[in-house]
Order: sequence, then structure tokens, then C-alpha cells
Amino acid sequence: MAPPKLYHEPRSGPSRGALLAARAIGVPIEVEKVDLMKKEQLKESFLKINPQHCVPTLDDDGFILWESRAIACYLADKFAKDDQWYPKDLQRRALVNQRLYFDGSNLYVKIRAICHPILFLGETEIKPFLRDDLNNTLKFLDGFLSSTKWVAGDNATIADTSICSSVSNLFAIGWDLTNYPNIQRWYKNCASLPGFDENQEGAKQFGDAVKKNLKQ
Ligand SMILES: N[C@@H](CCC(=O)N[C@@H](CS)C(=O)NCC(=O)O)C(=O)O
Repeated sequence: MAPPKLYHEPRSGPSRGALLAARAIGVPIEVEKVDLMKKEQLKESFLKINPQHCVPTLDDDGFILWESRAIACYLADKFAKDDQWYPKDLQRRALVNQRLYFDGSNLYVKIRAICHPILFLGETEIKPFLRDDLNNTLKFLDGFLSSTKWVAGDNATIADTSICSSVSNLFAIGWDLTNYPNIQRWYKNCASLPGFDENQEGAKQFGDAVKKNLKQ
């Protein structure tokens, strides 16, 4: 059977999060780039696959799925050789889910609230209330990491791959993370994740694009 295909934009944090999960799990995956700057997601051929026109989008032998964290869960359940990345144990899995939802509904949303207007709406500064809001969320993440090596326990899971892609955006835009020693320590450990360097390349492109539009 053909490997699943991931429609992917390297500058997108969620898209990199799904790819990082695939690399960690070890799924052979075909990557097809969708250039959001060229609005390729609005092509009729892509709209037929995903009318919501967002990346990442997965096509597994005709089964179409979007939402990066749902893709990571699906890939882990279907292809992982063991349950390290997405535990079967009810409570360990629930904790991974909690961290995934924390990223999808809180951390990533706050990063997007800052970066999207800078990238696409002519904003040149970061509003203090958005900065405070994100820093507040980072405090929670730093707290999660105060007693465990990884974000949902003592081994890496798809919560780490998802949050790693979000946090890599912050490093790439030069966010001040000095008040979050646990995040910094964890992020160093993330360098051991398969696909980390590939993620960094996309994050750098994202960060350069944001920094170019920020008032110095
Ligand atoms: N919650 C979604 C977010 C997906 C998303 O917003 N993708 C953006 C790039 S970061 C996108 O494809 N934007 C293009 C569009 O919506 O037309 C996920 O985690 O996959």
C-alpha cells in the first residue's frame, strides 16, 4: 500500500507538528508541499481534498484528515510499533490529550494571535497584552515540565512533537524564554527527536518572515 501523503507547508507550526509526529513514530510518509504564500491551498484540486483549505492535511489511501493533533493521534494509533508516542493506558493517554489540547487551544493560539497580524495584516509591533497572555501560558508549560522530563511524563510522546513545533516558532522569532528554565531544558532534549532538524529549518523560515516585518 502507498505511504500516507501529508500536504505540508514548512513555515506552518501545525504542519510541522504533524510531520514531526510522523518522523518520531517512523511512518514512511510522502510530503507534498502547499505554498501558503502563493495561496496554493485555495487551488480547486486542494479544495476538493480539504474544503477548509488548511495544512496539514493527511491523505491515507483516500481517508482524508486535517487538524495536526488529530493527524498525530491517527498516525500513532495506526503505524507506531509500540505505544510510547500515544499510550494506550487510559490515564497516560488522557494526559497526552490534555497537553495536546493545551497546545491547540491555548499555546499555539496565542502564538498565532501575535504572529498572524505581523505576517499578513501589516502589524509591526507586539501588543503588550498579547505578550503578557503568551508569557502567562508559557508559565503553565514551564510548570508542567518542572517534575517530568517530557511534557506528559518521562518519555517523549506526540504531545512533545506538537508542543515542540509551537515552541520552535518562539525560539525562531527570538522570544525571551529566560524566565522558563524547564522549557529551555526540555527544548534541548527535543533535539533528540527524529525530524527535529527538519522542523528547525521550517521554523527558521517562519521566524525570519516574522522578524522582517517587526519594527526594530
Ligand atoms: N488547528 C489547525 C490549524 C491549521 C492552520 O491554521 N493552518 C494554517 C497554517 S498555520 C493554514 O493552513 N492556513 C491557510 C488557510 O487557512 O487558508 C491544526 O492544528 O492543524
